[in-house]
Amino acid sequence: MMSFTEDLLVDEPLDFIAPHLPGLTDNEFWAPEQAISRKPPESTVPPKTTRVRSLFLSDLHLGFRHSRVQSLLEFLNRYEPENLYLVGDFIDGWCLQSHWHWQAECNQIVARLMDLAKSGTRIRLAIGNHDNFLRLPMMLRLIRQCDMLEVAEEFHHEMADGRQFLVLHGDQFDHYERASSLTVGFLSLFYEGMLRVNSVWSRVTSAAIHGNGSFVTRMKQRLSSVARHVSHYRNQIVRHARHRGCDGIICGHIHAPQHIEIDGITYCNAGDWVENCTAVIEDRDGELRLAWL
Ligand SMILES: [Mn+2]
Repeated sequence: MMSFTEDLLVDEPLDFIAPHLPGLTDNEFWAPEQAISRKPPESTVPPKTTRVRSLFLSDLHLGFRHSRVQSLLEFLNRYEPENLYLVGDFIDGWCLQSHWHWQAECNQIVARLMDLAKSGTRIRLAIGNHDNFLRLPMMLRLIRQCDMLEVAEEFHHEMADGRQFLVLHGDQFDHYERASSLTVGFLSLFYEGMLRVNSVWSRVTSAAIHGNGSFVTRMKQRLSSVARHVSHYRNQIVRHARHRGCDGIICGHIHAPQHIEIDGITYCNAGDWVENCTAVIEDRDGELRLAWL
């Protein structure tokens, strides 16, 4: 007899999944009309789960006040992936000392990940700059003992169609990360200030709190320095993928989701769960696409 969960599993893609976005210019992070947050209609029926080959989630920043944990939980409950990659900045260790904000949803997210692991999902975590405390030998031992996920600097992933991809967070290709700690601290404060304004702006004007219509994304799209930064980062990381002999790379870090071909290399940035609420999905046939919640 088919179980309740199996009965709910469907193969059809959900309607809020954005199509592949070819040929974006440096000043565009994503296709504006298609990226506007489209929430599925409210329903009392439990959400259907979709089986996919792989799910790539980056920059969850659990513990950070502005992490969109409710949206993330909603998204995680919709998928049953064979492979789940957490592409860095899973937990925001930078907030541990002063602004730690562990909400109830964070526990539910961890519980959902544990359920997925128990039901056969292989979970791999690439370490990012905000969760570099996971590099501590004690943490690595603890994670190994839990036997729930694998942790590494980067992973090699073979797509269903045979293409070879590198999966890593990507902070080592961000030249701002090599700036003085004073500059990095100032940029972090400035970013958090923008996110605070974003929250207030969203409440006052009913504008989207995440995605293309949000205040923070609009501001970033207007700043040419941000566009240059994204472009430089992208070029560096694509060069790294080529050097490794890969067909493509899946990364995160800069909170700018994008799926694009650059000189024969697929660049796929999974985005984040602070500004954009995005993920990269690999279907059973090896097709990659960017999804927005
Ligand atoms: Mn990062």
